[in-house]
Amino acid sequence: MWTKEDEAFMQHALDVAERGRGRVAPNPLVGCVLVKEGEIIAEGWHDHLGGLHAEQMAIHDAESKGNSPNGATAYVTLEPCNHYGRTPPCTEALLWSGVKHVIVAHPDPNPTVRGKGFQVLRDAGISVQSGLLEDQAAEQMKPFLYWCEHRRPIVTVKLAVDANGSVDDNSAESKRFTSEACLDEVHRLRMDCDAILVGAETVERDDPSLTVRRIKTERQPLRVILDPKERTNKNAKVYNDGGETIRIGREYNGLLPLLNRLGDIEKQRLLVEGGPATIHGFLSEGLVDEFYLVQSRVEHCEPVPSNIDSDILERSGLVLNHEEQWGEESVQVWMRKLSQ
Ligand code: AOF
Ligand code: ZN
Repeated sequence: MWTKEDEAFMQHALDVAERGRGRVAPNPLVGCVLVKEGEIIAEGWHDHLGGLHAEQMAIHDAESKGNSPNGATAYVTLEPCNHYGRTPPCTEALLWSGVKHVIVAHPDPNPTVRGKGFQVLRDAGISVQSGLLEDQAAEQMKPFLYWCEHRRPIVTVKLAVDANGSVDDNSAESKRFTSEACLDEVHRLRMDCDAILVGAETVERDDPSLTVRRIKTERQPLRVILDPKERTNKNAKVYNDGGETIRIGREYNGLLPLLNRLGDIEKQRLLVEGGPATIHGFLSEGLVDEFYLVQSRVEHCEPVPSNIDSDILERSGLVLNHEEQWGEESVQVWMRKLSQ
């Protein structure tokens, strides 16, 4: 039903959607291109929370270039919204613009939209098709889709180990053992998460900042400190640097209630950064959706074993998806099996 051209236009819409990464939560990444006579005449994306939706930006883009969207085909990565939220409905903007065809990658599961966007457009005589590059769109807006369904964040774990699977060196002061370029990637990952969680042990040993510093960002993730024995030092950086931190102390009643609590405040992606005890807690409950296992070539003198290996990741419902290179480190990316 779709041509190679259709796929290329939708791919372009997915690509421009990336420009909003790290800035639109709790909204999804969305991109849109307008096409006339086989040519892209305009593009738009949801750039930041409260900013224009992708379709509206694309229509403005067409008009500002003197291109009329009248008669064009819109390729949108998400079903156009039909509600007054932070912006007026995209369906209205599309109808006013004179767009004749709308091709969508993924329906919007948000109950205020679900199906109504399609319906309104069809009722107005616009031809609407959905499902083009749907899997790619689902991957791009995974935290949003997951949150719409489960009302809690997806859980991403990042763990750095030495050549022998050790997380730390007891013979030395706590220090970073991965490359600078690897750290840039970690900050990119943090930027894409709404909250970062560590246990009390990490705060006591490393006194980390858990902020995004190495790349420009307008938003810092919420820090979550798991500290059921309430033993973290109140002078720790995370409590005193002016950023947002919550400590889960004696009220801690398990990981699922904690995730639900984060879901209640619209956190859609949680990054768990350690250490081993905390990570094993999430793994044993089967609550990990993505696992970045960062492997360095250094060898610790007095190793602290992570006890993380392929067996335990597989038993926790994960499969090895692919490998990446972050600076000098190789990274195994494990993902939850689709059937679960
Ligand atoms: C679209 N195009 O670019 C986006 C959509 O509160 P608002 O007004 O920002 O609306 C947010 C909801 O709108 C969001 O939960 C999702 O259902 C949809 N996002 N829809 O037509 C867009 N970002
Ligand atoms: Zn919209």
